[in-house]
Amino acid sequence: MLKQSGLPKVGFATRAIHHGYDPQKEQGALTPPLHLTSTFTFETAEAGGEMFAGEREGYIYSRISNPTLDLLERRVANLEGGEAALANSSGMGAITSVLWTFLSQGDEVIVDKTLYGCTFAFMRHGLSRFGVTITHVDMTDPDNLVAAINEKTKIIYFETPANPNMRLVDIAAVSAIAHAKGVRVVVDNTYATPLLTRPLELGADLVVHSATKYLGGHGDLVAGMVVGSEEDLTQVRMVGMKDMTGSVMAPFNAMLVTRGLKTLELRMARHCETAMMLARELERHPAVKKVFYPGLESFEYFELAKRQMADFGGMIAFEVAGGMQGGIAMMNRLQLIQRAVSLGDCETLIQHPASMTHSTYTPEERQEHGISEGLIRLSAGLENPDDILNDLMNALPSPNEIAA
Ligand code: 3LM
Repeated sequence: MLKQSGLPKVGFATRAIHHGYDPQKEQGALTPPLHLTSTFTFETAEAGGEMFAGEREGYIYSRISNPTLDLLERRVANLEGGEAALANSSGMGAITSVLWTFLSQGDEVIVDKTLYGCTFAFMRHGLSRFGVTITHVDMTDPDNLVAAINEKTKIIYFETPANPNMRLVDIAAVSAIAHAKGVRVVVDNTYATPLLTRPLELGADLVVHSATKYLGGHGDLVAGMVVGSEEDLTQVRMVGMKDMTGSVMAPFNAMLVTRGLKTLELRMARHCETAMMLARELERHPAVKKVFYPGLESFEYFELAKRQMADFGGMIAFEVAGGMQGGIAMMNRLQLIQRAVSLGDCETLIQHPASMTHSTYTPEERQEHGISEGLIRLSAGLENPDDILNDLMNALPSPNEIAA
């Protein structure tokens, strides 16, 4: 695509801004047009029939494809190093479209221990109702998969870093084990973004995103993406999305995500820098019991993070002295940091997974899956770093309070 527009091999931000769009083909418009249309007219009845039969290229209906979505799909595919991509109405739409495409009754999905709450609910309470077995395996040791994979296993699915406790999984090691047994690997790359980790280059087959988060970047939309091979993506588009979930992205949202991508590299640099600073400050605060951040030397998966991530990301999880009550009280004292779920926005956001994003787990399940009741999750925003830090420090319990 870039060669087509006359550009040599160029960097991430350049591709995020230019890839797949030639203004001269759109009357010179610098910003790509927004195609707000549900359907497309056929020049002749025969032409329409041929498009339905897959014998002729062209747009049919915006649940299948749309030029505004096409551009976003080309860009995200390029940034992730995939052949093709698909734009969905939400991250859950992307995840469910992939899984409905490749699974049948009797199949098994092996998932890591920690998953985003609604992904966990979809697997545990959704797919399992249709005769699909969901098996949790601790993938932080990829060797655990060797014994777990069997003839029923069709998909291995994980997040890295995982929401909310930041566990990291070695994508290359897991992919090598899975491929030796002919199993597809699906990675949720929402936390890392293609700037920090490119799972397809490490051997994964499919990447899913909640584009609601860093890709959109401004907290003004809900969207999802899938990236992978042309062959897999055609199936996800024509089976999982078109016929099973119907979860296509709206053209207006595709325009906003395409706009968000233009500043992804810039925004991520600031998210990462601020998160690193906050993680270090939290770690040395007497009222903080433990900090989970990939860039800290104390982090369990620090070596893997250095190998697998270009930077350490904008998400931090931590535990405050006084457990859950201590954490909740701290959250309620914040003035600048917003109490809200979601992540990857300009605003710094804080939430309590056990009662919010991960309330889809029972308390016993949370314990089994490594999500402590007192865990607090923070998404470092783009405000002035000192202002975020001051708000956090003012909200944390003082040494007197901890003693009391
Ligand atoms: C959240 N997460 O606050 P959408 N994959 C990951 C995610 O974090 C999410 C999805 C998929 C949050 C949303 S909780 C009610 C709010 C790693 C979403 C799903 O369908 O676009 O929300 O993506 O952690």
